[in-house]
Amino acid sequence: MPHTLALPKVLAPINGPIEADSRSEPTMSLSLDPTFRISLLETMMLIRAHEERLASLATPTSPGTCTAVGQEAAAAGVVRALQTRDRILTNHRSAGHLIARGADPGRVMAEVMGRSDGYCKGKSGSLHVSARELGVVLTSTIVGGELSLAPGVALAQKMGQQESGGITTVFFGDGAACEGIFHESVNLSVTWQLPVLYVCENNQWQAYVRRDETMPIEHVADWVRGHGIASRTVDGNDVEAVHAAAVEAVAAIRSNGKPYFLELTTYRQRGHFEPDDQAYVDKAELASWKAHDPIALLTERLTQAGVIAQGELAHLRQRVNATVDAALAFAQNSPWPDPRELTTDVYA
Ligand SMILES: Cc1ncc(C[n+]2csc(CCOP(=O)(O)OP(=O)(O)O)c2C)c(N)n1
Repeated sequence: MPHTLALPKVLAPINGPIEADSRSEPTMSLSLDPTFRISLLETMMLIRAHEERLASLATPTSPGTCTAVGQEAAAAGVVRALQTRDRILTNHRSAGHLIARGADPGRVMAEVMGRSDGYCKGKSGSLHVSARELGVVLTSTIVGGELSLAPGVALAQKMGQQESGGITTVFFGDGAACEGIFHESVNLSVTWQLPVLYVCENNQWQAYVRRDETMPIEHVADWVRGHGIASRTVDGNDVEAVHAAAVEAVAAIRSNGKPYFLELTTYRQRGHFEPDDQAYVDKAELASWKAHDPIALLTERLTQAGVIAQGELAHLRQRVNATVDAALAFAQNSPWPDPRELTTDVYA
């Protein structure tokens, strides 16, 4: 039985004021529904287990994947603030966004392994997944490619070629934000008033290069203010802060039709591309970010608040592991694509 997370049609109830810039403020004051808080935790646990399983299989030749371990709060917090009419474009670390959107982990794994039951019949691998039924328009491994297409998708929404009132959410990294296309994309969205939610996962890395080797400032948000776009920077490892900010951003976009920029500060805990020994990583820095791990953070918060008991936590872990076991079995049993399909579904 494939494990798919329900795709939310309505926003979770949320109250309490949101600070204008909550860069690292905790969100204990938010009163999200307990069931919803636990479901955010389960989503993050499932993404982590899925990616770690895939990473454990990686060899220099197969299957190869870019994980977003440590960045699960961005995927869960933002995607769970969206509705089915919204569209998503993402980058090479897309598994979390897909799973948070309700993708079947078995089909995601099958895709990474090049099997015919994958979302793109095994033709995309992990780097180009799209899933029309989930509103995931594109995974781009061309850094910034997703930024170049997002205004076009939003323009189609604005012109009524999609469900009414939908917005486009584009996920990208700080490395993509260093490209000119980022500024072109934001400028066009602001000028044409397109409903785009820009989500920059500032994970401190750009492949094997540290962010501070290519950026003179810490925050991408400081660059975009000149474009006249509403922006916020939040602790990207605090899923409740991320979710609150995303809910606020989405509401603003739906009401005024203008783009919004959200920067999530986080850290890529694993290597750039599996397998990767992370020999280039400062161990103390990695340890300090692991001490601020998004799953551990929410687990502790929910445990301390009495929202979740140890037994239920164990049950969640068990369920997630069983799902990943089943996903892997499904993917491994899925046939390779027929060679006669080599030229179908592709264009150049
Ligand atoms: C146009 C282009 N240039 C370079 C690359 C090689 N490359 C792949 S991922 C990456 C780093 C991207 O950094 P960032 O956008 O911060 O995303 P992250 O990997 O940190 O999630 C680079 C340079 C590419 N795929 N496309």
